Amino acid sequence: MEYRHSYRGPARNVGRRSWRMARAPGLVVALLVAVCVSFVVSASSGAAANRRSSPSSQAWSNEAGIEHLHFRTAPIKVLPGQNSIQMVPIPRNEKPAVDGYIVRMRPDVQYLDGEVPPVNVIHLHHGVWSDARHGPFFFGGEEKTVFHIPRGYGYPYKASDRWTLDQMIHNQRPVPTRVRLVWNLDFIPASTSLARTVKPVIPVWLDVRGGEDYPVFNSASGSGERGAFTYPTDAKNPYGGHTPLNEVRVPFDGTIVGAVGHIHPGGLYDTIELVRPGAALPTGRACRREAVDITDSRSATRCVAATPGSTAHSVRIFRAQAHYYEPAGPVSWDFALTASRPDWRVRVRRGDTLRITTTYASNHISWYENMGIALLFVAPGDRSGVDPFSAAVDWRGVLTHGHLGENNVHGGAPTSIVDVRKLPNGPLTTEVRIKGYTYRPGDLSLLGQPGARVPTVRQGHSLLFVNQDHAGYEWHTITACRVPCNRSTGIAFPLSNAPAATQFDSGQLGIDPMQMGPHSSPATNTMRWRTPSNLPPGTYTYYCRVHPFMRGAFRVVR
Ligand SMILES: [Cu+2]
Repeated sequence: MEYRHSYRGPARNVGRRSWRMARAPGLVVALLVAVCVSFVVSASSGAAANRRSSPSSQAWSNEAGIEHLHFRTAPIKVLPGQNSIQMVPIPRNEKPAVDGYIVRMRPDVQYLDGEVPPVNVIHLHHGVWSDARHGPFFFGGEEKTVFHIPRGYGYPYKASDRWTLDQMIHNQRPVPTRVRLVWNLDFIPASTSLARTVKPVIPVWLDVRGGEDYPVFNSASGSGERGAFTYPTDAKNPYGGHTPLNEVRVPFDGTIVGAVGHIHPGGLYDTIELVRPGAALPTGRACRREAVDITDSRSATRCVAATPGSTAHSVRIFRAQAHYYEPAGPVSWDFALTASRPDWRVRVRRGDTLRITTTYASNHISWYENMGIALLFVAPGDRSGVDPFSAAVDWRGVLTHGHLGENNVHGGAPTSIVDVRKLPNGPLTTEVRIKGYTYRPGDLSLLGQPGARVPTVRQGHSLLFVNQDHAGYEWHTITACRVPCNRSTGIAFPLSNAPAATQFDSGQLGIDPMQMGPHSSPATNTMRWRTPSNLPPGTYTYYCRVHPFMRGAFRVVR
């Protein structure tokens, strides 16, 4: 509790424009979880152990002095159906024992037996590691990007640092379980001669809803331009006339040496721009030998021209771009994001502004509670980078991993679930209660029984939904999906793909246990929601975005 208050204050008050904006998504306090930890040091477990790179490589290799550490939390109790955020202090034994530099981190979530849960069952919405000096310095979302800081740089760590972990673990089933968060860390102890060659970097958090505890926005099907919706560019008055939340002022000269991003399914990319009042873009092309993988074991000569930013006097410097392994396209967590190349260096000046925008596919699916976040690592005083207003920089990154096996259950296969279009009209209905993860009346499991009929609503009226499951953690949505919405559940089914004019979504009906107000939690802080009263006659199917096996239907009649 104490930690939460001391942390929230500065972030709230100075977060918007200051350098140390240091904001994790979802800074709601831990409620239910006690985390303790154990750690194991393994000299051979890190991926770096397998790297091949030349002495001139821009990526850290397996040189003497780098330790490969593995940490894990104590078992975390995951409540039935939970989609809540917890914030816990990280104990001393859950971090390196000595001062030094962190140069690589890889996050994951595991069952207690070490298996990685399928993403359609347990989903790591995020884990954000923060320290009290610099704010968030590492995160793991389901994209599971591996953070690499290039050779010669490192994130400075003191054994006395106070760390906190902000975790959001989403249980898509009504059964409790236990998991651990795990993270591999490549670390250079301060006592090594290698440490004397390392320049410290500072993390800079960029977020399209910077400063909010639960920084999300929605993108409607058909919004934006040419099938893509960019936030905040395409949003109507996103910041209410106040200071943009997606910009951070640079307080000193330096060089950005690393960048990673975070998006949700449907996301295409996060774009980072540098704004310098009065500055013009460089003309012509710049050709360089560049790394084409994250370990710098392969390179190619590439020539690039500067790409303008979204406003005058701005230039694109990086894009965290999604590569979807998902066969159905940009609709699931089965993707990886590009991170900056090991040799990517962008020089910034005091007074510049860093800006983030994020882009989601909007051609036939609405996306809810989207995020657009990036974390940059900046070396203060370092002049080695390319000034993007002097010569073109290549904003393309490289992937840090391939398809992950936990993303193998895509869903969308034919099932025996009822096709409600074939059912007759049932009685006029005014209220649907959600109890035991079932919509009553209208759940597709109930409508599959002999003699079942579809609940009806008179045109011009609305249907009231009331969540009667546990208000504190069993949060449900009523979200339109294209009729008949009866295929198998997976990471890519169901989707919010009703025709744009009849797409609806309730938000997560539930009560934030901390009662911290708007933008602090996924819960809407109400248990009730009404369908739009202007739906034309027809049959409607819906699902729960939190527990997508939950499906229901109603019919609007004249
Ligand atoms: Cu639900």
